Amino acid sequence: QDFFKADQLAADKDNVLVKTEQNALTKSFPNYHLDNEFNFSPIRESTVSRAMTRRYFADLDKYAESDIVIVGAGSAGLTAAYYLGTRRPDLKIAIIEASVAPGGGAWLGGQLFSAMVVRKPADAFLREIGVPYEDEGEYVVIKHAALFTSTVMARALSLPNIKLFNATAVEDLIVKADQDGNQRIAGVVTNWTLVSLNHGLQSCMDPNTINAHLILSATGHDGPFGAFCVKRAHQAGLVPDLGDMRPLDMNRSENLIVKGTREVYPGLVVSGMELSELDGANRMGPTFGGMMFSGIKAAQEALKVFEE
Ligand code: AHZ
Repeated sequence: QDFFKADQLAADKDNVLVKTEQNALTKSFPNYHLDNEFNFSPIRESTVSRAMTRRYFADLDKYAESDIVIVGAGSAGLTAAYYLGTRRPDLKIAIIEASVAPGGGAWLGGQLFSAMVVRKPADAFLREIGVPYEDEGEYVVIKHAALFTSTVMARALSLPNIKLFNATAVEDLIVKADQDGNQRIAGVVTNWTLVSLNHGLQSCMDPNTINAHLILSATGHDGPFGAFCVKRAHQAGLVPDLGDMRPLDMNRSENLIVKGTREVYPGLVVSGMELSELDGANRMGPTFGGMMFSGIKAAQEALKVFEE
């Protein structure tokens, strides 16, 4: 309850900093009695094991057929997840993230610096999710990138229609004919990331699958895992030659990435820096409004597919 109250207060543009601080001051806190009489409630070890595994396997079962699979939980993927999850609570959305820690490259603002710069008008999204910032005119500054990343993650993961499978890599795409005989992306092939990284060491480690109506890929720019879906789609002859990410130009790149966010092949919407590999867009470096708005545009493009 308090979570959402804070959210509403923070959405008030003019008082964004003052009111969130006041909310913290007026909150009532429980008393914690941690003296020598203190004991946790008893538990059996197998109960802990079952509490985790029952839910995990129930989720694997539930999300084996998903409406949308989001690949990559960086700033673009998490923003898309939050937007889709709030606007369409009827859709079942799985997020597949290769790393143990979701968040991608958005835990720091740039180099090893904390503050995160967001160009206007993406400040509107910060107000929606309740992230305080300093207004610098053309841009705003969040005091720590981790405040944005942890907030958008908490907002998305607390939604009942979203499940994050982290430490899990997308290894391939499912491509097949739809009911009209047209080829489309129809799901993803997954594996534990630790398994994906060790295919060369074992003879047989077959993957798992998720069927979905739409894949929203936000795997970032090229790297050990990055730009995965566009690279695989290119190998499979589904998209034309890759453009390769161009050098840094903040003014060009953020606009290009947002405008270029689209369904690149039936059933595959691409968002964030993965697009720069496909379109040969410039990188933007340490400014994050383009990732947020690309996530929102990708979610809007995905919803169009559901409305068709
Ligand atoms: O682990 C990856 C990261 O968390 C994840 N990922 C990549 N390949 C995957 C796969 N299966 C599952 N095959 C996979 N997950 O995708 C996430 C990408 O996050 P990101 O922060 O790298 O991408 P983004 O597009 O959301 O944000 C990019 C922000 C920028 S701009 C920039 C520059 O211009 O230099 N650098 C960064 C990091």
